[in-house]
Amino acid sequence: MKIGIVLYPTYGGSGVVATELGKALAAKGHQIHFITYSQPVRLGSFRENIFYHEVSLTDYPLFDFQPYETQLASKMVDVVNHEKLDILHVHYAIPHASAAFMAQQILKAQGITIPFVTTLHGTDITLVGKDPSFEPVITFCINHSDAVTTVSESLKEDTYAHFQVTRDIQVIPNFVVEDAEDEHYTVYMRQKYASDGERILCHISNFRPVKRVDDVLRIFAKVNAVLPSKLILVGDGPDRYHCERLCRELNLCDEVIFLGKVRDTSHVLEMADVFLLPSETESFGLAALEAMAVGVPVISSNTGGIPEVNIHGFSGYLSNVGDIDDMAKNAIELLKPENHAVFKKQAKLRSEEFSLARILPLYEELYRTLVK
Ligand code: GMT
Repeated sequence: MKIGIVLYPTYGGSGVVATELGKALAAKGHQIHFITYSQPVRLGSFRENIFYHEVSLTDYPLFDFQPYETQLASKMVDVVNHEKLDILHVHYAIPHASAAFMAQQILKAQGITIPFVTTLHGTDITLVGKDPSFEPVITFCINHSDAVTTVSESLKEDTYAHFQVTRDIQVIPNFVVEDAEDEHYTVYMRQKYASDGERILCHISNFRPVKRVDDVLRIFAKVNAVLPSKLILVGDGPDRYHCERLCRELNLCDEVIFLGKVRDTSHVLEMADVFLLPSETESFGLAALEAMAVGVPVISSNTGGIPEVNIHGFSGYLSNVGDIDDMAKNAIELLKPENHAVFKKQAKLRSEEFSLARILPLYEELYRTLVK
């Protein structure tokens, strides 16, 4: 099949899932056309069956706000026409689903029929999407997509709760792609950040308030008071400066390492002993799954779709949002050598439920039913 994938090219989970999905489909022989405004961060090097179409924006003085949605829809029309695509798959409702609907209508007027799938990822429904100013467009696009998927049961329920949705939604969970580990390199790198006997805690996010990175630091402070340890923070965003200041206040500057944005997070995760995800809301928690996939147990909140991924007492522990005492207690318990080895194995085992081999055929099957 020839598949157009529309995505955000950034470090966010929706862009990562869309890019990895496209790469996996290309490896299976499908022709993949990524459509977005900049090269997707996880796209990596040149590969067979992958094409990238950049939406370039017109910077005209009349436009206080560039009309991205219009240019994206035009690009979709162009790519469908010239590359003879069979289907479009848009990740994140705003504004990708409405641009796809517009493109579909334009193509219909030209005598071309093309279905589009919308995958909802989370904040397009639970945070941004809930803003009443978006509601009519999101409701319309969900109801007029040829198929809609969500990345968890929790997000499906949220979608029905917040929008007047009158159609079926299929849950296709996120997946994780196995990456071969170079154990010697991991040991070498680990020594750069922590001495023997020190534990490494890790958190990866876009440092937005929803991630509660503040809680990450406060949990770490409690663990560090009991166990020699380091905290590695990956990512960047609006709360980073505040977190750097909090580190100074908590007198943790020597124990906390801010790495900034990292393209290939699995190599950082491989060094870690525990992953922290105390989010306010999370439709799935891809970063937690990526940690589990390299045998790192997760201390998380029990919000949204996280309990569908992290199993309490098996792959890690879950606590109420904001309960940093409980999260710190669980982390200390989990880090006891006799527990840690068991949780590491179990985290890896749990992640295998979300293997590419299990999830990819669900998307392929969905495409086949629509293209038929
Ligand atoms: O977490 C973010 O703020 C980024 C956001 C995105 O759209 O890129 O992530 C959402 O989609 C991910 C991939 O499906 C999910 O794993 C995240 O849980 C979800 N984030 C939230 O729901 C806050």
